[in-house]
Amino acid sequence: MAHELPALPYPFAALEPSLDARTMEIHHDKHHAAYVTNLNKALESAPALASKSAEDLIRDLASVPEGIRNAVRNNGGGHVNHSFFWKLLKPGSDGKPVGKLAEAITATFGDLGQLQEKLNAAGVGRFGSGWAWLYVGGGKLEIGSTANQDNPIMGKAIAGIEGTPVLGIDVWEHAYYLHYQNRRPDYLKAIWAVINWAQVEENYLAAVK
Ligand code: MN3
Repeated sequence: MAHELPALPYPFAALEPSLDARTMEIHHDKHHAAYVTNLNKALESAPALASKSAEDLIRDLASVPEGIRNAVRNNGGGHVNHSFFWKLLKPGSDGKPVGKLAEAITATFGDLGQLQEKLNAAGVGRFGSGWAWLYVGGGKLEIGSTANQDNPIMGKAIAGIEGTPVLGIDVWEHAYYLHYQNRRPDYLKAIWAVINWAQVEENYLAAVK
């Protein structure tokens, strides 16, 4: 079955003022949709991969034929990353992490403020397009970034970092340029007001299981 664009779990304007409606609309309906279309197009020549999920495809890029490997890396990565990202956002966030995740954040970073500072620095420090990640690597919380649509599940040799994502923040210009223009740090500050911490905790619990 072909890969499909998931519906955005809230209206385009729901995350204002942190993320404006027009940005959300173009980001989901155009950018994410294009990753899905191009992933399906790339896979036309590889029917043996038709039953694999997008996560499984990018987790094992070595099993993807060389001729379409880069297309699957970029578009499969784009599809996985954005599907993950939409769920991490929520109108009127509860404002802070809960449960086991909160304990792990305190143990690893000291407090939420220090995690935010480090994750924002990873996002600001990513040259060009990419993602800033909170992920579980080697059993503990780590912060890092990847280029383009790479994801820590692709492995260290490809993504530069390796593990299971818990929270991912899109730092491509298309994620913020209409409202924030060149001010990526302002976008990164504002996005904390719409983080879905219950989802982040769910991701964390799945990652350490
Ligand atoms: Mn994006």
